[in-house]
Amino acid sequence: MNYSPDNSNSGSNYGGSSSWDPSSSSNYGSGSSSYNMPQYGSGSSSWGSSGYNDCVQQCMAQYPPPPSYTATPPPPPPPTSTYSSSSSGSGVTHTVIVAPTQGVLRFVPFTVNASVGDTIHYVWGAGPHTVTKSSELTICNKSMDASTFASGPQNATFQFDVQVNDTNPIFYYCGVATHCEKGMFGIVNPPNADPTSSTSLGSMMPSLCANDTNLANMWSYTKNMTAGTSAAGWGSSYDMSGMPSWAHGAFAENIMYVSSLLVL
Ligand SMILES: [Cu+2]
Repeated sequence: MNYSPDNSNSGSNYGGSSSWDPSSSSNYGSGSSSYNMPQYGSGSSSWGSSGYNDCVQQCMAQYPPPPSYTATPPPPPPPTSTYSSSSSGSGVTHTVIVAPTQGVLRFVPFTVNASVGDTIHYVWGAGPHTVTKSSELTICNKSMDASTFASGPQNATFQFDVQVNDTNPIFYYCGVATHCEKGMFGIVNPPNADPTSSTSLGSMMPSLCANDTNLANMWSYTKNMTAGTSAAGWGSSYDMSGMPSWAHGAFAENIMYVSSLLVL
């Protein structure tokens, strides 16, 4: 995944476009002669570094990309049930990795689309981390509803199952201090919006990137990585309207992280 900035492409206008158009390969590239991969997650690893490669290699070794994940018309669905899933009884089991490796504060995949009767099967790649139910508005606080769940702090190889009893969005996070605020949260059945609506992730990306250089670099990188693939534009239809504004950047990071992972 060597990244070579195309210096001839100096007419950078990403961040200024009104919608996320990953198919446009002409609007990435800052024109700078060097590209510093933005930090993500804990800050202890960076994109393009050996840390990221190690993560990807480990993830892929354990959970190779499904052969059935093929191009779909935009907006493509999240890489959910096809991403390491298996049938179990009447429902489908969706495996989610809790921190693929030490220092990577992510749930992979970040979102899962599940049906009633399905099981979310969490497998710890590193720890300590938790899987704790929250809500969209208070995404880093344990929910108090009757269906709340919490794994407690766990380490590598631990497994935890959550049954899906309805198709409402289920937000969850890691309860270890500061992890959620750094982006360690995930969503089962995330809310969707028309990709052209003002609250969709795709519509909000330009303004998010305008305020965050790291995010802008990551977006540029992600568009480059996913151009022409089924992962291009993935997640752009997600509805951010119910989410606290502080989490928008972390949400976008998670989407881009998994998008890039999909095409490696
Ligand atoms: Cu954690």
